[in-house]
Amino acid sequence: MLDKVVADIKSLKIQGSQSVAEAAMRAWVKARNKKEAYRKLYAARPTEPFLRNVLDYLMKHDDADALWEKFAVDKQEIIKLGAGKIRNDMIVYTHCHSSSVNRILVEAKKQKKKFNVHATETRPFFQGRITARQLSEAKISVTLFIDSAARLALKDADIMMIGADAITADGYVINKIGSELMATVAKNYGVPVYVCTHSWKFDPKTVFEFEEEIEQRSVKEIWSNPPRGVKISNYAFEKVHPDLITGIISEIGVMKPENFVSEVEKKNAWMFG
Ligand code: RUB
Repeated sequence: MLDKVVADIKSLKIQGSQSVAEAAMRAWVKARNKKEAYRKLYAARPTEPFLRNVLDYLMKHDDADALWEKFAVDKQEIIKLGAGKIRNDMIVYTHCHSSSVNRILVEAKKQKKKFNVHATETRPFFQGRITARQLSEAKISVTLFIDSAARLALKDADIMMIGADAITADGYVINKIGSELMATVAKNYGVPVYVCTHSWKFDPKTVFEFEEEIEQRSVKEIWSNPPRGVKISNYAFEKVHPDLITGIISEIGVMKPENFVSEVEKKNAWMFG
């Protein structure tokens, strides 16, 4: 079970920061050797502080039930705050697949709001298709664009909503590669950019000036047999500058990145102990 979960996280069979953290929680709870589980799960993906925070919390408090309850309540709060941003006749733009964004959109639909979603496909793994499939199953109108059509996808949008993998002490949000590109296009067209996330994606080690490592994946994901001499860059994530972010929607409220960081630090002394 443990090795399978670690392999599924590495191969992106389990993807998205929240799902990764939750799968790791289940695997840690089931594991007999907690230290081994901690070690293997912790290293499964580098740019995932939610995963690391959850594992650190479990090793300190060993209370997964309390954590599940907290996360269930927190999810509802994020859904409520996020759905509050969606109004009739909006075009909502999103990139990649964020379960947090999708839950918000499904709730807005339940509230009988009428809106359209523009999603970009997100090469090389096409997580945008997961987004599009889930939204269409929820009867939400969705149009998929190739990544290089991002300008078309964004120019008439009313709001951009993305997830987060990590948030650093200087207010940068790290999310799927392309996120800062899309946020820059959004800014160009006056489209507000909201990041929808649990606050535990904050990385406490960045307070001590450790850099958040950006995961680099196999070049084979992009080109299985490239000609000799062609170098390939395959960063999984990128940093979004705080100036491009209108607000971070999390269970502790809707805040500018700098306020979010100081609130998370205040509320989570255990992260630094
Ligand atoms: C997924 C991704 C998502 C965040 C947030 O990347 O960048 O936007 O993880 O997801 P990958 P969630 O597919 O490489 O894991 O809101 O579900 O936590």
